Amino acid sequence: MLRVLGRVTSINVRKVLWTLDELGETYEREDWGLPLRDPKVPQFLTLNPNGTVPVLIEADGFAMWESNAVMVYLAQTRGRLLPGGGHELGLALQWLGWQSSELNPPWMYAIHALVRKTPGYDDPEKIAESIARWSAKMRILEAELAKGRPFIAGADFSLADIALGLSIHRWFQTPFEHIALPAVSAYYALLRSRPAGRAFMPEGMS
Ligand SMILES: N[C@@H](CCC(=O)N[C@@H](CS)C(=O)NCC(=O)O)C(=O)O
Repeated sequence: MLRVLGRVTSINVRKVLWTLDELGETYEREDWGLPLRDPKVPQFLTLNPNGTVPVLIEADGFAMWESNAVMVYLAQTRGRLLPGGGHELGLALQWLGWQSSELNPPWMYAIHALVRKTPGYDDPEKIAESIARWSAKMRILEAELAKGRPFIAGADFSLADIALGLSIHRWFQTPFEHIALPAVSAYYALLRSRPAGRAFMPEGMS
């Protein structure tokens, strides 16, 4: 049986779980990742030397890590959730990469301060700066979605929508005064109308 190692509170783990649900795959999930189970132990580090979640383990024992790569691997091997080629494939890969490399880093300070309440993350200027940089990235997404495509890469739902949906969910679940982003809000509602979207973007879990 296919296995996923990782706590469900992790966005990177939920990217893989949502992908598996959309693909109709059955799998077992094991809670790994702090505070539930420390992944920086030899048993886990042999599977992923970074000591991070998620890790995917196929039924034949093949193991891999790095959430975006896992998503693309699953889509390619199961033949769904990525456009077959052309411009739509380019756009899906572009937005998938942008989610992890551009959209997510700015929120770090704000999430520690406002959601995790991590000691030492209480500087109002740094919180405001984090939110300003995060908002600037969200405006890029707003402008793209306002062009009217239902999904980020075109007419069809793809992996990029999963990754972006989870980041948008975090945006709405983090308590601060949000700028108005009507196209992002409509897209979020569309993604949450999918059963797996609702399951992996629950109220109260950022
Ligand atoms: N680039 C990696 C990042 C993995 C990562 O940083 N995962 C976090 C959770 S989102 C983690 O394992 N943190 C340590 C822990 O949970 O113990 C990926 O996308 O898979």
